[in-house]
Amino acid sequence: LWQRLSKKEANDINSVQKSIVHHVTTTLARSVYNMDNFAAYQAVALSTRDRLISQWNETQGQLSRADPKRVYYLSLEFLLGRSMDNALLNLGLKDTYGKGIEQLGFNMEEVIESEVDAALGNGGLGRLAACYMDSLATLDYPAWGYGLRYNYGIFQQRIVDGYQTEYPDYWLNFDNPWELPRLDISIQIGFGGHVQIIEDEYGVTRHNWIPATNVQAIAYDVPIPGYDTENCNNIRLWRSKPTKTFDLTSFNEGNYEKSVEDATNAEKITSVLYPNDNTMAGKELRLKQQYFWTAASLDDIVRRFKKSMREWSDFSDQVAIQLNDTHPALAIVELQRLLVDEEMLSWDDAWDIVTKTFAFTNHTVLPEAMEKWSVPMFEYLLPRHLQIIFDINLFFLQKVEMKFPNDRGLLNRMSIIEEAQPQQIRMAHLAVVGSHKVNGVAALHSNLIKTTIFKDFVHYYGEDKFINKTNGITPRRWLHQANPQLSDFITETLGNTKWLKDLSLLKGLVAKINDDAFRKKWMAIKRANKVRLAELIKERCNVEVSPDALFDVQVKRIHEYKRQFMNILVVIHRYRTIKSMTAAQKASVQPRVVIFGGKAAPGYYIAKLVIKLINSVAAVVNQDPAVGDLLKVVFIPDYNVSVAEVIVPASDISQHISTAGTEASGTSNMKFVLNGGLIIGTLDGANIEILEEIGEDNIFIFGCMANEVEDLRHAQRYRGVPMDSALQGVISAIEKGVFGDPKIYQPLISTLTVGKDFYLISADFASYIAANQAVDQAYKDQSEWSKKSIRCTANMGKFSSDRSVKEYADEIWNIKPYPVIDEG
Ligand code: 26Q
Repeated sequence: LWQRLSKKEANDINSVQKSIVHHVTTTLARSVYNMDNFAAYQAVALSTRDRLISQWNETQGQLSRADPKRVYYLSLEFLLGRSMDNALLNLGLKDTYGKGIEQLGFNMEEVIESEVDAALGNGGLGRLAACYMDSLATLDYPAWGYGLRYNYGIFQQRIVDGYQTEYPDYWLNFDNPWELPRLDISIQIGFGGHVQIIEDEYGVTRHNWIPATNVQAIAYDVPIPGYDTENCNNIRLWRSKPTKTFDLTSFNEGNYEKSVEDATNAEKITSVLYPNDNTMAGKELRLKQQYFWTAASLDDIVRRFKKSMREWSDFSDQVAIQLNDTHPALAIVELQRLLVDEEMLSWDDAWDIVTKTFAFTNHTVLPEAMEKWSVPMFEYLLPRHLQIIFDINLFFLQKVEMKFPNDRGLLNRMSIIEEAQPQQIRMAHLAVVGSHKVNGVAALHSNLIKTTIFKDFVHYYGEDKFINKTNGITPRRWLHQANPQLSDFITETLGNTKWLKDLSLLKGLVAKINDDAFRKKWMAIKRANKVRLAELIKERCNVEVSPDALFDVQVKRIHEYKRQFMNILVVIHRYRTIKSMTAAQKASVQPRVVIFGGKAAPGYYIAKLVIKLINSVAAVVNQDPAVGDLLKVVFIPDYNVSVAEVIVPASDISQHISTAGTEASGTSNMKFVLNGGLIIGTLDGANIEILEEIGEDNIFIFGCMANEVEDLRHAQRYRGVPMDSALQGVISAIEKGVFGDPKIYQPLISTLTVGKDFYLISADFASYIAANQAVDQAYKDQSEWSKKSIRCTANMGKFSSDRSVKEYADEIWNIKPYPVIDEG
């Protein structure tokens, strides 16, 4: 439809309405007079999709013809959230559609709320992939994402009796208008079986993998429009299906049940996203997911390359592949297998291509998150790949031995195979050996990986292979879309919307800092966003909070290293302090609403106890008349991208308080500061670089530094440093039963035992309390606070994912923008 209209015609309200009505009456087979919000959403989505499809076709057609070098971003997680609002804003059509739908009797914001989140990710890593896809499209880079189309995204969280309970997120229930099934693109993926050794006509030994079972990979494409460009990129998600011939053997043997079972097992592969964040689940199905996905993606990439009729030696001039953590590290082995076993290249030629193609991003140094796979399980599923890994390892260790002779310890430490019972494959070592660049995600983290987990590799390869690429976030979703009032105000102040594509232009806001009217409006917008969040809190938690209180937020996955436990312990301390006050003393207390949100991995017992404790504290504090509005505590259930879009613009202060050296980067810290929220945090991850950009007067820093952590742990363990006294008081309140049956919390309290407090809650406790008091003090001077808030936003240019993606493109991928020519 859109292709037949000129751009101007297509973008007027009439055409938009026509297209909406067309979809209601034909695609949805409904009547415009009998339409609810959800039907209106579907119709707007379908109409928007038509435009995306035509942009997608145009982009991909032009790219096929020009065939520039492309980057492929391999990620097991793409945490996209909702698509409609984002698509309309990026296409510049939100106002037109808004008016169009209003005339049909609907409210755009309500229609937008009808969409379910695409929650195909756990947290930071998955959301980062989504932000990078937005920037790649906006900057006109030829880029595709590859992932899995899970039937179930991250579980839905409900709170029952204070505890987290998990419910399946069957997000495809109502059809997904943002995906395009490509039933013509289907790839066979093998598992198990054995390896045949044959001698070819030249007397060369060849390996031929004969899998025992096969499954089919079907492609689903998700168009990713850039902001203010015709370019539309793609995320290809694979779905597993039984092969058409799956059942012949069993079926002919008369074993019908067995054949149906095999079919069900094939579908299982892309059934569910593993809900672990920063821990490794060594499950066979997870390994199957990883191979299924990397093999399908590589088949697709290699097929596209072969169409161009180039030499294999040109492969890495046409293809860059970024590994989002070690989850896709098998792609290294699969490409080597394709080149050697199927394309008959020599081992060395193949390996040269492989290492020039791949680059690897590390997202963690936590030992429990390091991916390892048991050799026997791996051999059962992927016998040929295991041989190749052992060969990669052998040739690699031979080179190490040449450079550093007679160091058995070194070879042991660097080996891709860990000599345990049973042997384990260290995926991080495989990823380093198979890549030409390895990067961390913030300056501190990138230095840490060079001195800890990859120290020997830096010694062997030299410094240049190990680089930093500080994370970033897309200002389109995290300011323009989530905070429309602030976005409009910024545009009005700066005179245009250029800042949305060059975030450093926000610096222009500094000039307004002494303008009273400007500051008043700035704070009025923050307050309006707080009113909106207060409504959500009333709805979801049934607690009334005052938008005039200080809103204090900690929303992120629940994990011991992120120290939500320390936060709630200081909330208890605050509660006890208020309780001990006279009425006169209370008059000078800064009222605060402490807001928590986040999911715990279903098997993470201690993290789930933290949620229970937060809810128990909330129950006691919120109904205590001695406290009233001075302190409220809420746990917002089912934190996800859409909820974050309401919370982030409404925060006064947010908490980024991981033990120094444990949070690789953090990205929500960037989102809050970009929206004029101050942060309280440790010298960890990207907090350090945020501090450098916004200045120490605009951030509340406390706690030990990363290089002190080891000594502090040692001192606790061997010199018996006593527990912080304020912390002792808080613990004894819990133990006295102030927040319900204390037996429940014993395992949690045990983690603080002297010598066992791994995350150093006791060591940082006093400075954390002091930092919170500094926040209260600063907030009382609203005029000064507003200046800090403006300085925060103004200085966040560095943290646009546009900057991150440009750095990857220039320094790792060696790709250039390929702007699509508008022929419409
Ligand atoms: C591994 C094996 C088996 C099952 C699950 C996993 C798994 C899944 C997800 C391991 C780790 C993750 C996610 C990690 C993650 O989100 N890391 C975060 O990445 C962000 C983006 O770089 C950083 O900002 C955060 O600091 C980091 O914690």
